[in-house]
Amino acid sequence: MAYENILVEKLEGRVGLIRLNRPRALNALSSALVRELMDALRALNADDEVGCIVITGSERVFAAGADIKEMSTATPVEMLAVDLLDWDALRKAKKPVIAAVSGWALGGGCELAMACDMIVASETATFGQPEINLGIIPGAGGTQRLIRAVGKALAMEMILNARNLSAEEAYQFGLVNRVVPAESYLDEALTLAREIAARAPVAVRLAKEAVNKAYEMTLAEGLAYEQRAFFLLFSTEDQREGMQAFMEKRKPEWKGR
Ligand code: DAK
Repeated sequence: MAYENILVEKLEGRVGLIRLNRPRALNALSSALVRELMDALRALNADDEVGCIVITGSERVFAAGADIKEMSTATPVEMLAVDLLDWDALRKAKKPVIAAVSGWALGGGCELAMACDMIVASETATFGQPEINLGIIPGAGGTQRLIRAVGKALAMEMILNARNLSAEEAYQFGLVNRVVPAESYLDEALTLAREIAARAPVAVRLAKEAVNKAYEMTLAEGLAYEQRAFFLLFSTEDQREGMQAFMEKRKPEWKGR
């Protein structure tokens, strides 16, 4: 698939990079862009040479939300027909996905960042769910993910009254992992991605799954799930290698099996 709205690169250190690239529309998430993003995600997820995926925009904007011009005349059935903004694919991705956010992350853009496993923000990043200004509500996870990240009080204010969060506020409330200068947000995200991509792949995959299960299960179910995943790792060569390397005081060499 040739891409017109995103740029995709495979970088050294087993990192796949997807850049949203519709600058004139502030990276508004048109159905064409979302289709390309999902296709690139599927391809990088299936690529054994990639251990971690980074999604970014430009320094000015991560994404200003779904494409309002495209959506403005849509019927419910048309909205249903397009697989628009189904960010669950990010949660289900085998590889960790990091959002590198600078500038606006609004509406579906904020939801996209929140559906990633981690967020590295530039100090210029602004997060918000301004859908209420358009007479709608968040539809791609905003009402559910925001409350889990920042709590009910602030989530209500953001969703009911279009209150934006600065990068520093987003950090204080636990929405993002770190805030760094605008010049270095992408490098920071790529460094983090390379570090994770260099770790034992099966353990990374099961760790992501187990942490995400905490959203969905009772504590008892989650603890049981974690134990199964933990025991399963004792069938991997990497568990043997990791523990052997520790005892031999050397760096482990991961095989991904
Ligand atoms: N859609 C389309 N075009 C957009 C856009 C958007 N979301 N955001 C900006 N643009 C366009 C502007 O129209 C303008 O284009 P021209 O008029 O020059 O042709 C260009 O980008 C530059 O924008 P501005 O002139 O407005 O730039 P400023 O720097 O003055 O303002 C801004 C930047 C980000 C504050 C402002 O552009 C803005 O407020 N944008 C809209 C933000 C917003 O309301 N986002 C929420 C969209 S609703 C779904 C699930 C979820 C959703 C949809 C479906 N399903 C499950 C099916 C999600 C919905 C949303 O995200």
